Amino acid sequence: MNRRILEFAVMLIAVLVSVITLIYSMESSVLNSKYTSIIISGVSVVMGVYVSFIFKFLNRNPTPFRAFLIGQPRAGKTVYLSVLFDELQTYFSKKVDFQPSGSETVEKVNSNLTYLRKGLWLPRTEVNTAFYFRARASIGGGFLKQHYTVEVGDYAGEHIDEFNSSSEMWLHKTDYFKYALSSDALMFCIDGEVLYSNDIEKIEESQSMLIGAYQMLLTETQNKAGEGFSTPVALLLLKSDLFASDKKAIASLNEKYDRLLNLMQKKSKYFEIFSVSSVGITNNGMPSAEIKPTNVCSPMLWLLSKNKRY
Ligand SMILES: Nc1nc2c(ncn2[C@@H]2O[C@H](COP(=O)(O)OP(=O)(O)OP(=O)(O)O)[C@@H](O)[C@H]2O)c(=O)[nH]1
Ligand SMILES: [Mg+2]
Repeated sequence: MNRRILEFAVMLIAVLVSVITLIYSMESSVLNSKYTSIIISGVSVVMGVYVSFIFKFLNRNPTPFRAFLIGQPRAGKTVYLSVLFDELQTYFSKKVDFQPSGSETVEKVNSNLTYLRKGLWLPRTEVNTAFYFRARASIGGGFLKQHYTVEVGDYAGEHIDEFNSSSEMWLHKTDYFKYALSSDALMFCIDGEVLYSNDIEKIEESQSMLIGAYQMLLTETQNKAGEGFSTPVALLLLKSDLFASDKKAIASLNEKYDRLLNLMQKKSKYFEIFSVSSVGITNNGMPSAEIKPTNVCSPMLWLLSKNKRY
């Protein structure tokens, strides 16, 4: 159940019990007795303990948060997720705490980062070999602190064809498709290298792919036509280091991917564009020994803040 609704229901029950007790005490002969104030104080204390217990219980049970990353082959997804999970654990803020969870994620992030720091790119993700990056996160402070179990699936870019009705993969939908439909947040990735190349054919092909996927997700998950798409959508322009500045990268994106941007702006209730570089300026096209990521954490933090479940 939606956590807000649950909390509202808990509060409502507490208020109702208190009001009923009060009315009952007023109407009955108990009102004039010396026990009235004792009964009312007793019920208030019990309700206070009940509400705080429920709130503590809710806070201790983390909310699952699943994000879906979508992009074409070689768009930069695996490099991005590896750097994101590494950066988020050292991200310093009073209100955000983020820890990769499970030895699989910790080992994967470490080995991928070691690869990049050696000046090498990562091997491509093979079809049907998804890896799930997992973490525990807490956002906010004090009484309102929220705990999450975050999961992002990293699939091979080729799976994007499962959204394309003219492709064979359309007929053979895998877990990728189900994962997309059950996600709490969407990260659409644009390959900055394709945008930078100015190759209109490649740009149009990638734009059409992403539009197809977005429209499919919209129709499959939306209740009624015309309603805004409530799953938050972050559009990530990866490899922004190829551009002279973020401003130039975004200007080029606005110009070349205008159909996709217009559609997302129009249909999504929560939509934001992020210009991201997972490794920073490269060294002859290879990652430098000291990678300098820019803007990698912002999309995830923004998506968590827009999470519909809380
Ligand atoms: N300039 C630059 N290039 C990058 C960056 N990240 C990735 N690349 C390039 O993009 C290539 C693909 O990166 P991956 O992260 O493996 O791409 P992917 O989207 O996971 O690809 P698949 O697994 O095939 O779907 C790398 O080999 C690099 O050449 C970046 O931050 N900056
Ligand atoms: Mg990959």
